[in-house]
Amino acid sequence: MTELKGALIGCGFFAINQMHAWNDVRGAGIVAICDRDPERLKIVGDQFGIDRRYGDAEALFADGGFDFVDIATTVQSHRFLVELAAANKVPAICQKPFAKTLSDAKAMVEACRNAGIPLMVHENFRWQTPIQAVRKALDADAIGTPFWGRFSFRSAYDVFSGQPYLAEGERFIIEDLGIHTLDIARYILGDVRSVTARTKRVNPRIKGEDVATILLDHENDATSVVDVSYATRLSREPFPETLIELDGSEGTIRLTQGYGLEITNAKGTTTTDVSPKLLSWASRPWHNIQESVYAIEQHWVDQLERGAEHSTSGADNLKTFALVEAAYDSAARGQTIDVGAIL
Ligand code: NAD
Ligand code: 89V
Repeated sequence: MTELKGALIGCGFFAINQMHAWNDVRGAGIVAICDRDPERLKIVGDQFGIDRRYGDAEALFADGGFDFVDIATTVQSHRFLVELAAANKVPAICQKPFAKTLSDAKAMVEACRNAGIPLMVHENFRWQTPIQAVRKALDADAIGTPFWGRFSFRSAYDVFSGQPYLAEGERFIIEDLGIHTLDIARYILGDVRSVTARTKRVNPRIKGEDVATILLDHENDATSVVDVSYATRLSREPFPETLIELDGSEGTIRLTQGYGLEITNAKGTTTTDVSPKLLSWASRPWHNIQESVYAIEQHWVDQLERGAEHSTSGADNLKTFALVEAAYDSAARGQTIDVGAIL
């Protein structure tokens, strides 16, 4: 198999995981990196032995010599960089949150469609081993037709030490973390018709909201609750686990803290350990997320080889991003938002 050559832009906190994962992926490797911060460029270049280093993305594209770009910068630069990739006809992966606004996200999808290049959003949470296990149980008809769900992420983990920018934005938990949880809800229960949300800021040292409760009406008539909090101190810190409850016509599924999958139906109850693997470069408690980074990168390469659409393509991610916009709008106006009307 020919090895695809990738370039990575943005050598910050999370890119280290992306670089490690690219080392493990079959069929691709990173040949060039870019960061406007020379110190970050040196750290990542030296750690991963990458000689081609750029301080400027336009210079990187001008030199070329790569088959895809992996954009690992924060959201402010996503539209510019995705459109730069489209202008150079280079397939692109873009980190979440995909864009600052839904209209930017739509323009980015359009630019890539017009350029004829694949675009995948690095929305990795649906690729976590425990989430995949829930999807497989539903596909195996373990609980019949699901009619209710809860997707819950409640924690007091200090995310601000690694990602200080999270304390600074007007928007916080829905845009940064809830976006993953909303994507999981769509992945498990399907697309969403309407959204009702309430938000709160509990931590006085941050600008945005750190608690959100979101009610989703799915197109298949299932109802779910997405509840996220970084203000919830528990006896056992669950970070970064998403806990799931699903009730179906023939049984129930519970994804419990500590990665237990409990399925109850007419045959009784089974409990399975669906823990993620601890990859050689991973560390607890991040290993769940780190393994999903490897999984989504491998999916990128596999689908490119097949010429097939990615699970979290730009077009698919518009439907997740719309839920983020709808949740903020609902919380601000105290109203239920029709998702179809904004998509
Ligand atoms: P960071 O601030 O640590 O790193 C971003 C890097 O990008 C910085 O080094 C910065 O200098 C560089 N950069 C910014 N704009 C640039 C530009 N135009 N050209 C070149 N370099 C540029 O941020 P981070 O914590 O690594 O987060 C990056 C992205 O990853 C964010 O969008 C964040 O939401 C996302 N993230 C995703 C996950 C996940 O599980 N999917 C986890 C954490 C962070
Ligand atoms: O996945 C993320 O985007 C991260 C974290 C899990 C810490 O919220 O910001």
